[in-house]
Amino acid sequence: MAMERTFVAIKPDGVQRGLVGEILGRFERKGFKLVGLKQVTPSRDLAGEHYGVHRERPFFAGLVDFITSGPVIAMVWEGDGVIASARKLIGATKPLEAEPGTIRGDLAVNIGRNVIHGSDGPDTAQFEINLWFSAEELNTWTPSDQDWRIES
Ligand code: DAT
Ligand code: MG
Repeated sequence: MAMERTFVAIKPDGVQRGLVGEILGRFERKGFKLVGLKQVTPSRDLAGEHYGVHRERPFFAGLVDFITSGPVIAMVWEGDGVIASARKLIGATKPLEAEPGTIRGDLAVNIGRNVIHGSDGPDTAQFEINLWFSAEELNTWTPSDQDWRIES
């Protein structure tokens, strides 16, 4: 499987509720590599571009209000199959349908306050990484324990 990168963001509810360390830790423990990380309060333009596919949905305005309401932790994670795997770690969009053990299943109740975002495929991952990060903000590095997480 080719090495992939995906965009993940802890939404303002996750930051306000003090869940940043808990969520970062789940991706670290899984074995993925953090290659980009910053805190940003998104502008309405950035939020609108990020959620552009939902522009015509009735919840769009509320979604933009929410995501721009405070700081977000924007991240890029790298690893084999990380795009689909991050979606599994995150769980279903509706937290009440998300399996226990997933981030939304364990930490959220409401669809409008579901704590975290993850890119849903290779094209959106590329689009969202470029939208939120400049090339200089992403790091290429080798974890010192690499040989213990990836069979070469
Ligand atoms: P996901 O975040 O799992 O990729 P999505 O792309 O379908 O889900 O929707 C983006 C976000 O929009 C989602 O995390 C929460 C919000 N949302 C989606 N459907 C909604 C609905 N029916 N009512 C309110 N908010 C909704
Ligand atoms: Mg989505």
